Amino acid sequence: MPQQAAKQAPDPHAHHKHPAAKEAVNHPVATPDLPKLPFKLVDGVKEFHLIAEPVRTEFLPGRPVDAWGFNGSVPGPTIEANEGDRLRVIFENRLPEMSALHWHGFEVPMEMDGSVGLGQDPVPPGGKFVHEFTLNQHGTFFYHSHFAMQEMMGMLGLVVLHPKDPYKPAVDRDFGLILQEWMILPNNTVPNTLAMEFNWLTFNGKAGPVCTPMIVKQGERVRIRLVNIGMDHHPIHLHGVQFVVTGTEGGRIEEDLWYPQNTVLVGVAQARNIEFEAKYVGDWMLHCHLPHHMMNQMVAMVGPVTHEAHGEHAHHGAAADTKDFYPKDDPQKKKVRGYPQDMWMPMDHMVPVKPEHLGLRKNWTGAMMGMMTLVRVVTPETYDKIAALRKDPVKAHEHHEAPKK
Ligand SMILES: [Cu+2]
Repeated sequence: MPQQAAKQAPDPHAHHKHPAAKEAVNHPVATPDLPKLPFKLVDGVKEFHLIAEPVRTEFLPGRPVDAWGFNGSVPGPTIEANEGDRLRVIFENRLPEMSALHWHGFEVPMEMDGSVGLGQDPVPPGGKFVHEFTLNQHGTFFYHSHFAMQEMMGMLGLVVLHPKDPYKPAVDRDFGLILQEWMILPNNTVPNTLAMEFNWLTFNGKAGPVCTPMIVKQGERVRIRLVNIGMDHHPIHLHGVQFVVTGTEGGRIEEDLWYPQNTVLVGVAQARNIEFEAKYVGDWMLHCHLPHHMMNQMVAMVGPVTHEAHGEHAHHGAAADTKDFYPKDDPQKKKVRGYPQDMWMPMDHMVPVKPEHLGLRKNWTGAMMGMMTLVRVVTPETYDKIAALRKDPVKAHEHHEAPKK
């Protein structure tokens, strides 16, 4: 991916012995499970092609979803550029209805803003619109359809604008996550965009445990950019360490205004950048803390039959190896009002094998659901092993198949 940062990023394998003295650089942003949008330099202008189209995707393996996105991706691919760049985005509408692209938070001429009716006409099916503007800002932004129901079909993408002077203190990793919610009724593949409550919650278009973990080396400073558009606000919580919020959808926050947190509310149409020192080795959860946003495919409880079926599933279903957690049905426990509530359904075998999973504990998937992913803070040795596996996917698969403790 072309990276035209103000300064070159250092070798990611280099060990930083004096973190305080690290030079600040603009690192390419890693968006797990999402592609980056490539560009061509045309007469000094960065030219991108963004194509709105229906996209069949999966939040979990075997659970097809017919959403709408960009360039075959839901949410759309990430756009990365630098403060001062001139951008040309050729927007092509391959949807069966009109659309238009809004540049959320951008200070650009009104005709480029994408507000339909006011600055431009809707782009008809098969039509194109060329957005062109100079970037006088830096920070975390996004593009989205300016038709509300199309937003709820998935039409959103991250835009990272790197500053001319890299932010200080220096970070070693820069990640981006898009927060989305969906209502997909049983036996449907099409999101119900009229819904007021949601049963699928995703980071970068994947639900836990399928979100690819973010891998960082112990001692590194990490930035994670969170953006949200939809119907719900998401309190995003990180386990194991405190962070500071260093930016909003409006740009960088002055350091004097940072304060420690471990949960940040990312409201609708907002962006939040968090930064932290990865002090402690561990597989740390990063997740929305709304209880219903830590679940997959929720449907309303409809009485004792559902409860019985739930028990049966736990005993005899995919999670047979965890039957110890469900001792043989005891009539006494049915007398406990409210029973049952929670379930324990590890699905390690359903998650596509990735180097980023190296060394995770057996049954790690058991509590990974909904808007939930991992920040894995690893030793330099483990980091190097994962890096080697990333170059050799076959070996990564073999390693995954080896028995774990
Ligand atoms: Cu949430």
